[in-house]
Amino acid sequence: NELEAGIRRGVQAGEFVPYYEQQIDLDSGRLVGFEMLARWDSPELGMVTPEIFIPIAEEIGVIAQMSEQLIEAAFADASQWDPELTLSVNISPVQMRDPWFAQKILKLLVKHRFPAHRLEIEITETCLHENIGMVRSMITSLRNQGVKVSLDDFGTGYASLSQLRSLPFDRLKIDRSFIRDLNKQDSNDKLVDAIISMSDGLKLPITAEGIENADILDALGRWGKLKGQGYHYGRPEPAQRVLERLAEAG
Ligand code: G
Ligand code: G
Ligand code: MN
Ligand code: NA
Repeated sequence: NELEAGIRRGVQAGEFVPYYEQQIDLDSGRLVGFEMLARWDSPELGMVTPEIFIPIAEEIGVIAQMSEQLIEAAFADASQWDPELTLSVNISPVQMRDPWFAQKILKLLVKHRFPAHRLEIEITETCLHENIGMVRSMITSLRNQGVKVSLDDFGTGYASLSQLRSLPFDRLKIDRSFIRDLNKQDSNDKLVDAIISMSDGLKLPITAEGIENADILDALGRWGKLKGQGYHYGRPEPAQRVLERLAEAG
């Protein structure tokens, strides 16, 4: 079909570009890094969202190649930022099935002389119903290289408490569906509170996703020690805009 052909061509032509979303330390309000979010700059369709092209790229077997191109572009971009700022990238469960994935990341880090400790790999709960032994050794290899690994979209999928205990994640990202409803529904607030105290117990730092406005940010204030991201801080934006933002901030 046409969309598939367009995506294949787009990978060859390098039409997939990174956008960046700010990540903030909520206690200090300081920028601490960016999450890279892929966009397809298609000559025919304009800017296409990943919800459309990621599932197709997985299906037709080009996700790994696409992701490597995006990560290389992101390393080049992030090399121009303050070296304190981290870079988070989303990884598909399909890539997690590749036994050489950690090796491939290491090769890209070396090629771009990008410090491993600045890189955070985000995997979703969907990865966790794959071969769990393989997932564990993948996470371990990445962490041995100095790369951080976080569990994305937490609360929406299949992560069990025993997996949380036994997999060495560096961070847990609470899905935006829980954050959006803060101060709206008491049962939701209690659930978020339970997730946060559980994570404290496991010594797992937390990022709150989907902070859309000042009220939600305010509601998160009762917990402390969180990182956060969301439209309240700005929409994902292209590399050039990030550079302008960093220059303005001094
Ligand atoms: O940017 P946006 O909010 O539209 O992203 C939608 C979804 O696409 C999110 O779940 C995000 O994690 C995913 N996504 C964005 N960029 C990438 C990428 O480079 N690789 C993978 N596998 N998923 C991505
Ligand atoms: O699944 P993942 O967490 O990687 O999803 C990131 C996606 O969430 C991106 O597509 C981004 O555009 C979107 N996003 C980021 N902040 C917000 C927000 O505050 N509200 C909503 N609705 N979506 C957001
Ligand atoms: Mn993510
Ligand atoms: Na998420």
